[in-house]
Amino acid sequence: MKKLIALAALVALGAANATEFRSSDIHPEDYPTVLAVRHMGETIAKATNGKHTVKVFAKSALGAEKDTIEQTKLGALAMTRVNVAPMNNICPATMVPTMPFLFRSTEHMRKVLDGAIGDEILKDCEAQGFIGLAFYDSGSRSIYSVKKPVKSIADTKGMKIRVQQSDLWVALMGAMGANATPMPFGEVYTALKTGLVDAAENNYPSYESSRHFEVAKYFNKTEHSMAPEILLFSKRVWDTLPPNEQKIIRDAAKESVVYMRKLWDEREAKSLATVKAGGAEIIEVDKASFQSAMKPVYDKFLTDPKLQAMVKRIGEVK
Ligand code: BDP
Repeated sequence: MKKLIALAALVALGAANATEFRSSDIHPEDYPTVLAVRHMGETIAKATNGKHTVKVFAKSALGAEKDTIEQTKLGALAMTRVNVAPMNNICPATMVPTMPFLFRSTEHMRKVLDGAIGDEILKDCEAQGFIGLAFYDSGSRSIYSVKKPVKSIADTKGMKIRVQQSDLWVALMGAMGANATPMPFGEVYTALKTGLVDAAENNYPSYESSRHFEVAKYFNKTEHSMAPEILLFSKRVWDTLPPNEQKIIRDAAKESVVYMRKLWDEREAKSLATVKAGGAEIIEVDKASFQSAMKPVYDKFLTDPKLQAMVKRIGEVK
C-alpha cells in the first residue's frame, strides 16, 4: 500500500510541470530549521521563475523523523529535514559527526561540515536513496533531568534517558552507565512527565520550544555531542530533474546554511534566557568524566577504516 501511494505521488510529480516540493520538519513554524528551508524555497522559486516551490510541513505534520525519512526514500516526499541521528543506522558516515566530544567548538564543527569532509558524508547517503543537500547547526546536546542534577558520570548510572532512534545513541548512553530509551521527539514531553524516562538530552532551542524545561528543570551541561541537522532530498525525485535544476537546488540549500546560522545563534541565546526565566537550572558538569568513558563507543561503531580516518582528519582541521 505504502509503495502504491509513493508511486502515485511520483507519477503526479513527473506529470506536473511546476512542482511543489514537500518538505517535513518536526519543529514549530518559527524554528531556525523550518525558516531556513522556507528561505531555500524562496531562492528556488526565484531562480526557476516560480516553476519550483517548496512547502514546509512543520510540527511533525507529516510524521516523526523515521517515517519522513522512509517517505523521502520512496519519493512520496521530496525533502525532509532531520537530525543525523535517525540516519545513523541507514547511512554509516552520518555516525561520524554524531560521535561524542568530536568537535572542539562551533567554529570547528562548521569548518569541518562546510569542507570536503562534510561533502563526503552527504554523498554517502546517496547509495541509500538520499541526496544530502546540507548540514544545519544543532548546537551541542546536554542531558536534562527531572529529579536530580547530573554533575559527573556517577550521576547518570542507572538513569533512564530518552535518545533518538539510533543504535549509536543507545550505546553512547550505555557508556555513561545509563539505560537508553529510543523514541520520537514528539513523545518525550509525556515520557518525562509520567516518569517513563528520568531524563532526555538536547540543545537549548529544542529544550525550550518543546517546553521540556517545564518538566525537566536541571539542564546539565554535558555537551556530549554536536550531532548536526541534515537536509535530505529524495533521490527518486531528484533523478526526474534536469541538471540545471539540480544545481539550483543544491546552491539554494548551501546558501540557506548561512541564513540558518544567523537565526541559530540568535535562537540559542533567546532560548537560554527563556528556560532560565521558566525555572530551569543550568548545571556545570565534570565533562572529563564523561569524555574518558567514550572509547567503547568509537571502538564499536567506527570499525570502517574510512570512517576512522575521517575522525582523524577532523581532529587535524584547525
Ligand atoms: C533536535 C533536532 C531534531 C530531533 C530532536 C530529537 O533538531 O531533528 O528530532 O532533536 O531529539 O535537536 O529527536
